[in-house]
Amino acid sequence: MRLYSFFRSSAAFRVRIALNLKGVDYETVPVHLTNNEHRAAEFLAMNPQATVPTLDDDGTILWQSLAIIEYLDARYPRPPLIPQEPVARARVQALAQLIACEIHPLNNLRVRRYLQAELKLDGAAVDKWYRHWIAEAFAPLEALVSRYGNGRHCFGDSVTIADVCLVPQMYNARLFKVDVAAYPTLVRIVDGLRDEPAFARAAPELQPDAE
Ligand SMILES: N[C@@H](CCC(=O)N[C@@H](CS)C(=O)NCC(=O)O)C(=O)O
Repeated sequence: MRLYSFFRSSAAFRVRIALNLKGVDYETVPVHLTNNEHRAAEFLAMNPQATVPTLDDDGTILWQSLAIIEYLDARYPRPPLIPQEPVARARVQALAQLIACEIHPLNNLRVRRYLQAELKLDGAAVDKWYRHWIAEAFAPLEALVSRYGNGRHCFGDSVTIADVCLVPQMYNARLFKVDVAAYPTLVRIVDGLRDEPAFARAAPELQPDAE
């Protein structure tokens, strides 16, 4: 397996964690987003959406981190990252989507570039935007994981796709100086998972393309 990844991409970070949890060996193919390598013709031929992560599983190309994680979960069932039971399944996916579909699309590189280049916001305003959308989602997420998790995981008493999404999002929140003290349960979950090997090895600073 080859994972097209950028060390600082939180969506790629999710897939790195999932691959590690499943014990799948993979090769990292770095795609430098700030140098626009994802817009090169060769990459677009593989993934016309021009996004990482993109997974090449023996010639089968997959993209969109949640779809890739569902694929990995189906292909390598242990440990399960998405529950089978219908209600639990819907709740876990709702937690993951609160991060991956409500925060991330508003804050990714192409949106920040558009805010700056087209709408002429300065760096401070873009950072304010970034922090705002994290806070909008972290407040309900804190309430939801307090209700459905066990204080160490977002849902139930084992790692799920919700934790896999939360850890990279919290990493970015800290990078952009969000006051995360307002979300003590989220912080406890993330800090508790930090030393788990599957999470630790996926950290941006340990990737081959880390700067
Ligand atoms: N929903 C997609 C988002 C993918 C995405 O936007 N990835 C970012 C990196 S975290 C990217 O490739 N950005 C390139 C850009 O914004 O131009 C997923 O979960 O895979």
